[in-house]
Amino acid sequence: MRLAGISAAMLALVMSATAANAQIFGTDEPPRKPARTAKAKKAPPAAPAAAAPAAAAATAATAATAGVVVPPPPNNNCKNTGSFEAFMDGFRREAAAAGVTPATIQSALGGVTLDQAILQRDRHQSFFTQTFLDFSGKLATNNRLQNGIAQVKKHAAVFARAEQEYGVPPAVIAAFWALESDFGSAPGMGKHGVLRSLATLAYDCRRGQMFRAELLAALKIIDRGDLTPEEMTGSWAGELGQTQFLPSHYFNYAVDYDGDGRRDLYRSIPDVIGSSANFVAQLGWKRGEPWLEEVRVPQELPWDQADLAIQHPRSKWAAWGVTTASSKPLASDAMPASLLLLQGRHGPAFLVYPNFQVYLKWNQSLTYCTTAAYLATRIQGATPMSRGNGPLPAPLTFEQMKELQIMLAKRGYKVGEPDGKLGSATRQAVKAMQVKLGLPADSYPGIDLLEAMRRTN
Ligand SMILES: [Ca+2]
Repeated sequence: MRLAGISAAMLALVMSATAANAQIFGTDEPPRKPARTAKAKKAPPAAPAAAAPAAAAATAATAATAGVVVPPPPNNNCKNTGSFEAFMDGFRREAAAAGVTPATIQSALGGVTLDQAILQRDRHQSFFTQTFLDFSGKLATNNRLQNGIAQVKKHAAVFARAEQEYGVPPAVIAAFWALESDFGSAPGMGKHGVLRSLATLAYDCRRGQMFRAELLAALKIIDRGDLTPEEMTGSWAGELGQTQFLPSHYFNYAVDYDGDGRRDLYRSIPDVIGSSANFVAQLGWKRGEPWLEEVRVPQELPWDQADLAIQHPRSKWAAWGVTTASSKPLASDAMPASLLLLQGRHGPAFLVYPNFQVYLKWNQSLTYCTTAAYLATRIQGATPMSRGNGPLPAPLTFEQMKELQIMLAKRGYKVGEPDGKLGSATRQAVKAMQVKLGLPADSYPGIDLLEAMRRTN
């Protein structure tokens, strides 16, 4: 678990529900790994692609034990050379050299074949573009909220033990558990054979190095006696169990919380809760601190300060007129906070605190992170969020966003490849252009910015 995003199964649901009216969303970088795999970890980047595969996998595995590793960007234009069978022969030797028993190698990988459907899927991931309100409305549902509250109550003793041990509030774990698998539902966990998925993705040059390490971690999980190869079903991108851990996270951070000698994130709820708490703690959770709080913003504010990269003491936001969602004064203290306006100054507004960084490590999608953090506040008792000060500007269409990116690039702003998506680079460029044009610089491009740029292009 961890750093992943939305489960592949859940992603499919969201996409099918919204494909017809997909909109450009704002804010996210496209996941660097499959949507749900996008688990970022802190600390040292994995070894360079040029390293020998065995060395690279070993490096990645070592790094994984030291902290969360940020995977290198995918090599989207690479071509596979060599056969899958030859690759697997080499991998089996590598696994044996890493200490995996011959019995595990045989039971896990004997007869494994390439899954072309997974290659197709990984290479043609669509970036789903929808507004934060659309996305959170579909995922942070009342059903998940009520179920989350009920699960926290039902497993109160385990949650209390995990909170005491790791400092992570029950609601935070419950929200991840809800979004990742609907509390362990079969469709939520996925039914792909994880070992075949991992072997396929390890063979593919696009993100081979990362998945080679994950495949090795999966074998080590089997070797340790936590799971059998048959039990390893999951999302197409190789995630395991009720909180959808990548195998390396499972191997490094899962804990046996019910004391039966196995780390079982499929059937043991105590193991799921304890392991998730351990993982969140490892990602840097600060005990006793908030993570996200809905707020109301005034009519006027230095909008360019609304940026995840900028923090001010909560007292400063209070002095600028930011209040709680119910218009009460904010705690006037030194707690560092960033103002998050995913849909601009007229949309929902949140203060996010240092603990929000944990969400960004769990999943690279800011929309997912904000949704998970918001759902956790709801499970803990927060009122439903306001839709903002409305009326919300219509999001730019894919074509309009692309046109805007091309115009920004022409003026020297770095927006990367114009892809019609509002990622962080585009948001930064938008902010700079809003400042230049004297528009409220909330980093959220509306038709006003597009038209202003067309006039002066
Ligand atoms: Ca156990």
